[in-house]
Amino acid sequence: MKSGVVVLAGKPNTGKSTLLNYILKEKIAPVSSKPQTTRKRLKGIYTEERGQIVFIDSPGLHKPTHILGKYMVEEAIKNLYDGDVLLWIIDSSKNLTEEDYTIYERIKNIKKPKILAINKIDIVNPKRKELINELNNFNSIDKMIPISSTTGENVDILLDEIFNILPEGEYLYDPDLLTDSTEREIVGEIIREKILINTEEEIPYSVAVLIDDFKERENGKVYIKGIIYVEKESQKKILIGFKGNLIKKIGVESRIEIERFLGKSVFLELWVKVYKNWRKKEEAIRYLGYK
Ligand SMILES: Nc1nc2c(ncn2[C@@H]2O[C@H](COP(=O)(O)OP(=O)(O)O)[C@@H](O)[C@H]2O)c(=O)[nH]1
Ligand SMILES: [Mg+2]
Repeated sequence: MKSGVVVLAGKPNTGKSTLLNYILKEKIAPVSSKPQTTRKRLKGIYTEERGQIVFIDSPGLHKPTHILGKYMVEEAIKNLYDGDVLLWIIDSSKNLTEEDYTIYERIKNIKKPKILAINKIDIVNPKRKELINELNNFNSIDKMIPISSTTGENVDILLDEIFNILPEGEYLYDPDLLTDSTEREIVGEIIREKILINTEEEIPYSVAVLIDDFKERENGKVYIKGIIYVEKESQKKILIGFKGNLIKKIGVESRIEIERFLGKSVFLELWVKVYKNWRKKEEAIRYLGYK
């Protein structure tokens, strides 16, 4: 049997969390088209006949503009040095940017097998010439595999490749586990994802969700109270929406997904509160569980 740790690397929005959810066949990682959807390091545990792969999905490597961003990037960089295999993911539907090159510079000398997953081939021709030519520059990459995290194309080939590289070993985690995150953490991320999907501009970045209460009632229903923190009064107003319409929509979408995840019926209560400039405050970042 084989086992080991695969660290996902890549700039925001290249599809790291989507790939993890696809492989696990369960949505444990939040996904949206907004950068920085992933704020915390998350482990996804994949077990099958050949063995066990522990994936580490971390916040994307980007240029930080505030203290929270700085912690996220530091965490992502630290993660690069962990694990047995580095899996770098790029978005083939877009041109490579300076951020992709910065990531290559960071990983090229790390002494570990490196796989490049060229993602989103469902929306682009993988033979796109310019991209192929550019990828030839990345000569410390051991293997390049074009994939689609949404359709799953070539994900089996990627898994074959990872199992080929991994060392012989026993399970690192209980094979029934999909993640080491708690139900509370995942529920908080589901709510944050629904906010990200339903809001624009600075709101997605200014939001943090704290699960304040999580208990199973005698009737079998799970009662969950989530507090949504924003940085300004004006953001609170936008998030609540006209006659409370937006927060209601977010509540309904979150509840449906939480019920599917927990396999139980849920009563979800959401509160929006202002925590002034929390992303710039060390104690706030800690309180909200980001450090
Ligand atoms: N068409 C297409 N879209 C994808 C693919 N993988 C991810 N996406 C989309 O890209 C966006 C970012 O995905 P996400 O997994 O959150 O990226 P992350 O920031 O790297 O974790 C989301 O809107 C996804 O639905 C893919 O293979 N094909
Ligand atoms: Mg992500």
